Amino acid sequence: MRIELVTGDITAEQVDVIVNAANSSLLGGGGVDGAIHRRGGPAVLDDCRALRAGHYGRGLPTGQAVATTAGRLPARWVVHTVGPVFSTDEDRAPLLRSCYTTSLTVAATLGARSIAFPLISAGVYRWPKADAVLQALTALHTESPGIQVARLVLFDEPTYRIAEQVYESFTPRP
Ligand code: AR6
Repeated sequence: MRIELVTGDITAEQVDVIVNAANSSLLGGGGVDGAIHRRGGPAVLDDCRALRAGHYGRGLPTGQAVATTAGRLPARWVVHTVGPVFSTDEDRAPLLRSCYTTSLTVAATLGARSIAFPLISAGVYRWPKADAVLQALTALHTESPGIQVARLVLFDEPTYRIAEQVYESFTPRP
């Protein structure tokens, strides 16, 4: 699987799956979540409501992922995941990496060949950006059946430059 870093708005990505940095309610929010629901339209929220009425009655737990239609977005599916809120008291990095790995698993099950991720938890959930990139790269350094490209979409230039630096010095775990 190839990893790419790009800058821009994830809602414009022409990939099979875009990942949403959602909250456990699955019913929308600000940041990338708001942008995805705005551009995807009501079909995305309808699917989210159906998930809440079914298997996810208590919400989607942190670190897990679930798919819906992408509505009017150029992507085919949205995979919603819930990142952890950053904490200095507790190491929540495994949960953050789990957002990436479980999203990949869901995407592979759908038959996706390409997937785009936002920098999960790095906005409202306050995760320091460089470490958010490091956790993303660590989790994405894997093979996932059928998935050829995973793109990390950085919303602005300063974040892209941070990501590039982390990428250049990144050494995967053995
Ligand atoms: N495309 C790509 N990246 C974006 C976009 C976009 N359109 N919009 C924002 N970002 P955040 P979180 C970047 O806050 O920290 C929501 O209210 C943003 O600059 O969207 O996981 C949910 O409902 C940042 O780098 O997600 C939850 O309640 C990154 O995406 C909560 O926020 C993630 O920022 C989740 O917080």
